[in-house]
Amino acid sequence: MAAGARRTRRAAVLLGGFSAGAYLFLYAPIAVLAALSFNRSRLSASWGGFTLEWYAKAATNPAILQALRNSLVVALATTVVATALATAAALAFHRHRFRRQSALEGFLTIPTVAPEIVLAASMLLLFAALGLRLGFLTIVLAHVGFTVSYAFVVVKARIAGFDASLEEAAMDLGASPWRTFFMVTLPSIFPAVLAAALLVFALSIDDYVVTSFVAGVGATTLPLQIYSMVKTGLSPEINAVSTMLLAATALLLLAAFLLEQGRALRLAAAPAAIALALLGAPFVLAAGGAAAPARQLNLFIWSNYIAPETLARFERRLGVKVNVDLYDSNEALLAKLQAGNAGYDVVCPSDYSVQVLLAQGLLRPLDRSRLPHLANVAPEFLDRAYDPGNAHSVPYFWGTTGIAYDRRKVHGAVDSWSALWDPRYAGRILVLDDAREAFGAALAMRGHSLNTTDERLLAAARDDLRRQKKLVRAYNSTNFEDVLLSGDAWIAQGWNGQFAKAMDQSPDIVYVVPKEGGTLFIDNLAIPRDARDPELAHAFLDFTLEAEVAAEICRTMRYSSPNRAAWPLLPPGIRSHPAVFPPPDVVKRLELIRDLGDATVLYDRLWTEVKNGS
Ligand code: N2P
Repeated sequence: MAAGARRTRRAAVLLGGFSAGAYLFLYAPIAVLAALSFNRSRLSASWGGFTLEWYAKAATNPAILQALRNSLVVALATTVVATALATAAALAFHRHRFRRQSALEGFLTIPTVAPEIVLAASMLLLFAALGLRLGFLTIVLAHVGFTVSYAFVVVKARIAGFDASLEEAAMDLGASPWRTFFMVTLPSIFPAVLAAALLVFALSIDDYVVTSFVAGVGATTLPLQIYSMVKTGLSPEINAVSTMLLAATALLLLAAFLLEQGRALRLAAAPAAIALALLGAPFVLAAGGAAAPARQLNLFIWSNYIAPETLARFERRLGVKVNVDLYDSNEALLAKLQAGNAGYDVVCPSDYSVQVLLAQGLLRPLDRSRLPHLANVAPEFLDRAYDPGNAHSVPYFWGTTGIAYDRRKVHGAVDSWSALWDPRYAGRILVLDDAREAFGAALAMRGHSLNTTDERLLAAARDDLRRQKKLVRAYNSTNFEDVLLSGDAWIAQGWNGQFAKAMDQSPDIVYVVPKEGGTLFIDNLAIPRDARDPELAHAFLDFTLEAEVAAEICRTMRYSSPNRAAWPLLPPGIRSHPAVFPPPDVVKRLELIRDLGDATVLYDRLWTEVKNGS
């Protein structure tokens, strides 16, 4: 008896411990994020005391506010449309019996189980085929497309017990069908409809994947905004916004759950009201903010490539607003422009991508009369093979791909790409998340051109990259310099400008362009064929070519300036910095990446084999 009781107790303790562990695993990351949003210190590693500062900062950040406003507009519109459609469908299925009913019902719920990425891609294709410009409308359509299934399931479940004889009685008493619906049907299924609406709202306000495919510029929602902020470094402000979004979503779902369980409306009202108050509070705090100017420039540019003060200067000078989206690979830029209707006025393709975009007719010929400051650019950056006569692009930055390392951790001076394969740095190596750059390093290490299309050489490079993968901490094209500074990585492949900035912050960071050579890049500004405001786009291009502006861009971002007139305006420390302006003997051993036409798919396939293989 006693032994039996003991065994039961032991089982209970074990089970309790196991469940606690499971919950901890699920919720610990979220708890850390929420706790850090109240941390006075900017560094996640140390606790600097409690503060609400990051919430105040986030609530007064215009980009976040705009994104929140966009999210609310989208979520409200989606909620109204999806809930109405779902309710109508659920009622129809409840009332009528017909052949293949359950098959048809199952069909309606497929979007709840289909992979979101597939939904996203198919919606994008559909909108492109219809010629719809990406923006609010496409986001709402897409959100309705996937939330309507969830709403249907919720309403359907709850009206199962709805007694249709009530409706018949009302009609017998002379009520019209509409009156019957509003006086009898709707009131009795109202909790279910409300539960569905709350669920739709929560799903919509939270969605990233589908939204990222179908949002054009100027329609950045909160999750997209959070993601683009993460790209420029994790900050406590992001923790604050994320915590707020999380709390609001959780409360909405709680309200929906209570309603689904058949609890009183009153009970569900409290969490729903708190959630809406959380989402609305920033607007009260920021009430009276100035209206956005009518004329807007949509800029799509590499992360860490332009400073907010430069954009603000352009906005002030022309009385316009600049919307910025960021990317970290040419392939991301190409995909966005090839899908069409992206709505960007200015983009920043590297050399070989200019070539690709040109060949596909995706760039607009430039009007030279609007670009008087092009004369400031040094001749060696003009009239290159990827854009003869600069008919479609103007140079913005140039630079090198190399290796930076922490000399306290790395043994001896590094001068070869092979350092990125050194087992002594296992788990401390960063590699660019970029097919051409990763293969570039592997090929250069063996003395080959990074533009080779020789299948044997490429297969060997793939094998090298696979070996390397076991040592790699992360593939990162975004904030590799921060990871190096933080000490999480010891050695990293990356681009010169960001490393030059890191060198300012730590005397222990060293940047080298390996002796075997590597990538030289020239990144350019260009105007997509379907730009909305080509005139303003030209004004922006010319603005960046002005000597003072080009100097500011170089000073703030530390990539190499092709603007000859800007050079004398730079502080000597930057002008003579070997990482910012690589000396001629370094440049001599470098190569521009070229568009390889059909061989590109070979690189893509082999890179996928590296990334997905074991
Ligand atoms: C800036 C990336 C540099 C671009 N984040 C390399 N072409």
